Amino acid sequence: MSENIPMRNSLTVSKEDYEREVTVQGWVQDVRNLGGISFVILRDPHGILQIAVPKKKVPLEVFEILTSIPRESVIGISGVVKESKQAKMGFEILPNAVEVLGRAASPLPLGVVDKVGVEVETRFNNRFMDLRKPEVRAIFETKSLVLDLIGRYLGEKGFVEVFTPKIVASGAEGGASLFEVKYFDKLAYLAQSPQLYKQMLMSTGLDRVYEVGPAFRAEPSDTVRHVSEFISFDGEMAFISSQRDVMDVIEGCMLHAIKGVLQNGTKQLETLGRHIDLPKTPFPILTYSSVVEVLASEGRQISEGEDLGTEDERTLGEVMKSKGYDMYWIVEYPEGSKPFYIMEKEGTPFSHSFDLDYLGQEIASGGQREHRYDSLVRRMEKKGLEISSFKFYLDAFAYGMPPHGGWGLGVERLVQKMLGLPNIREAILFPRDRNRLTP
Ligand code: AMO
Repeated sequence: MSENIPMRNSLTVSKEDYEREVTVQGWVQDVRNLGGISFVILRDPHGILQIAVPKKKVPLEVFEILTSIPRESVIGISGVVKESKQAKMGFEILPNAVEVLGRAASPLPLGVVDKVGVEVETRFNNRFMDLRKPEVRAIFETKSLVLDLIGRYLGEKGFVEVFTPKIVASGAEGGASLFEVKYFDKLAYLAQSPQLYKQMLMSTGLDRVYEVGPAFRAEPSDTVRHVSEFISFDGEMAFISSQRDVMDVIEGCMLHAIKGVLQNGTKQLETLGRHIDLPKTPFPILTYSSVVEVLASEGRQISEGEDLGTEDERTLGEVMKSKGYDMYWIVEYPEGSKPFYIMEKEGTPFSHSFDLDYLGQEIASGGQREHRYDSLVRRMEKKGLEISSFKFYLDAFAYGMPPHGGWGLGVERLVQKMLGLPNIREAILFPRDRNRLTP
């Protein structure tokens, strides 16, 4: 291709280019051979372009290549932009030269534009091809936008972004979901969350931190909201007066993220055919006990102290939606159902904890932490933890630890609910679960 011909794409070809020669590159989405004339639909990352290939008006070699090129091959075309009333975009390109940059094998493992339903497993087995669909890519563009919005919001609130180890010596979220790693001659684990480290930082003067990073859980359950590897958006704040301080930050952050997607993600929402409501504020605060009552009145019995299951969360989501609420808090969980680092509510069986639910699904949990060394050790013993495995963590509490609290939010659960995706895996490029380790 000549270097003097300007490179354009489906976004940048305009009326100004009529009768001018341009170069475009992309995937061959479709070839329609109508005898004397063929049309190639060329897809690039931004949209599609029509290439008209009339046998009599293009070089023979160009005609032969373009009429026989397998779908999804990558090609470059140099040609003249011609106004065309018949073409969808109002113009088409008449090619002078073609270069095959990446020939596609056939048959394709998966159609990019075919409307035929494809098994979700086939899609994930061939994710590189699945991701060529604009509606699949739009999910990841939105996810990236959400993370950008979240980071900016917290930066403005004085939070410092941190990165804590993902190869760790002890887990914080229960032994059952730990992945073991052979670490030289020792046994290590993949981090289930940054919990221990973000709390240790609270003793340092880095008093508002957040982290966006992978979290690993050996989840045996095969559900639409659990995976083995997800992106956890964690925050921790020192010198709080109650968990309310933490909840206020998350509430502000969620609103900022959703407003930002509504403003700057319109193209993606359109591609996905998704309408998002801005959650009504303030997010209502429900106590765990009141949720148990609401669920009982809906015919779902939970024994006191038990965590909510998928169906319970869904039922509660329907009740809250009927009252106009998309996001809501559940506070005061029984301390027995919460991890050791959560502070007990003195004189009650409850805890200083919260969950944030979005359209019938938990997306975040957190609370005020037990920062008093002796009480923390007592609580760890009560939970049956081996204190010696947590020495490195406890040390940070022994020499002056301020009151603090924080949260962990599943980024893919947020995106799943925001975009109305049926399965959390749709919000992960290459999902990991019990049955999937490739691609
Ligand atoms: P928790 O274990 O509730 O809390 O996790 C926090 C959030 O992470 C998401 N999540 C998951 N997403 C996908 N697949 C999974 N297997 C999975 N497990 C959890 C959920 C959940 O709300 N350390 C605490 C947080 C804190 O107190 O700061 C924690 O990890 O959205």
